[in-house]
Amino acid sequence: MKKTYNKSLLFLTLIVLLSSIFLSACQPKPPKAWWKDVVFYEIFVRSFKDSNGDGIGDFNGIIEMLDYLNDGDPNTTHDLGIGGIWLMPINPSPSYHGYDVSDYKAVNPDYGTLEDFKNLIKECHKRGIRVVMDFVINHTASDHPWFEGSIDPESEYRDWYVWTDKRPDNTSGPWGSNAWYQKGGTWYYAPFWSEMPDLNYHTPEVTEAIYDATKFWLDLGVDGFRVDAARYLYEEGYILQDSPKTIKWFQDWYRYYLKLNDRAYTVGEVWTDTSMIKRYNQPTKGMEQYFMFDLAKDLVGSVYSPSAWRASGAFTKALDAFPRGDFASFLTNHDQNRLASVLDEDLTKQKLAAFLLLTGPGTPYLYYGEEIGMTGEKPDEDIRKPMQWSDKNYGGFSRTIPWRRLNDGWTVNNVEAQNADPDSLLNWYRQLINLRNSQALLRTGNYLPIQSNCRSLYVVLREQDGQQMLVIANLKDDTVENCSLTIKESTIQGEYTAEMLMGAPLFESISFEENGALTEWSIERAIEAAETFIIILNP
Ligand SMILES: [Ca+2]
Ligand SMILES: [Ca+2]
Ligand SMILES: [Ca+2]
Repeated sequence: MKKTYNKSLLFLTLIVLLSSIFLSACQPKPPKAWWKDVVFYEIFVRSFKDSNGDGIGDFNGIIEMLDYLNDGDPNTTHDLGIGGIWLMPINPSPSYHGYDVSDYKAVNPDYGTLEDFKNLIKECHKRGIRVVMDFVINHTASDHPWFEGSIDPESEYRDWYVWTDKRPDNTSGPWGSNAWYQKGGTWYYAPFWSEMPDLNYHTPEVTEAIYDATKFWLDLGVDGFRVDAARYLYEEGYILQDSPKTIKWFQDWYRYYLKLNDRAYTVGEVWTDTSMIKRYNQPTKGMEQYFMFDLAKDLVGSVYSPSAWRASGAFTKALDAFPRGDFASFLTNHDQNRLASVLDEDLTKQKLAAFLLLTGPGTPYLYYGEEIGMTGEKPDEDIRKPMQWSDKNYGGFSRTIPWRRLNDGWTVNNVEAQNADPDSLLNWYRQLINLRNSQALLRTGNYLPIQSNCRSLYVVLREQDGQQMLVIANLKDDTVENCSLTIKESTIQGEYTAEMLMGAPLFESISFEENGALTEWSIERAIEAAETFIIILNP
């Protein structure tokens, strides 16, 4: 009897052990095209949260603050409701920003260990947050062993970089500044900076090495990559950007990484106009999404000098190039002056810009600190300052002097202070993101701009699967009156009653004509300065 008992206990232990191994090895797969349903948050690790008191933000610091981004419970709304983070470069690098990598298969020791990073991924996934890392593959750091090796003309790494024996006739790079530097009587190509030499993609071993790094991080559990400086991979004669080989490279890479992980995501920094970006998906997809720089400029601009048509026109243009909203939308990023500074620290304007971004199509990205109106103007270090968490020492960022001084005014403007104020920018962002998370129409609904005689009145019909809503904002800091709505045709007809999801009641019902048109349909009441509405239309 005793023996049998022991046997069954052993068997039970084995089952428990095996199933726990099985469970940890097989985290549930994320849903297909998960990126279409999330709001991303861009983090500069050095500046987000320092956990060990060296004045430098780190992986464990991010873990400490994950509940701020998303507590993993969709029923609570005190968190931001973020579904993905983009980590600016985490590889070893000689620079503070990391946009020059010294080792593609390691993490920056300033930020922690590889184990810490794995733990960060695990903690993110627990909360339904996907992790996307910056992938800086056009160039390396000048202290990368590949480059150090390549300085010797006899080295096996010589052709991994772009060397030439005599001074090139034209030394300009893609944007006109000097791109060639001399070493040992020969010249190498480095359009970004002498210490950021370009890899030579004409050498197949370079692609192999980058494929290898791709696999390394996907195997480790990252959910995808943000590709830095993607336009500049290949130089083909005088073509230094968007060259056919560059575009082809990404299309091959796309197929490669999907074979490794069919739920992985990529988003490209192809910093140019939308019509050029579109070519990266022709004839086949190069990356899952691209950042829409034109859109960002227009959204911010349409709030700065109120123009509803500029805002809706910008979304329409992005949708023309990337139907179904397969693009990454944003207001500003780590390379641009911060939104609060661009908008003269005007709280109302920041709220309107956030409203446009978070009720529009695309996958929205926030830049850390944007949600509390952190200010910052170039140089770059000043748009990448430590996060302002509280009025405690060093803004709650660190217990020692941070790597860079905090913004003036952090004692007044910080997360803790804005938590306490129901009308704060932070609570506005929370409300908008949680609404977006709960309303599929805001994320993926068709987008039909409605014209108004009131130039500052942004009105859009979002519809999909027999459901519809109106998204409305007065972009002006002034009341507008006698506004009417006009659309030539749409997909909905007849009378709908208004159910307010956000904002004070505007009208009880609205009637669309037979072809779905509205002809100078008048809104009876005046609309206050910067008033916003999200209205579900019930048949
Ligand atoms: Ca630290
Ligand atoms: Ca929550
Ligand atoms: Ca290049």
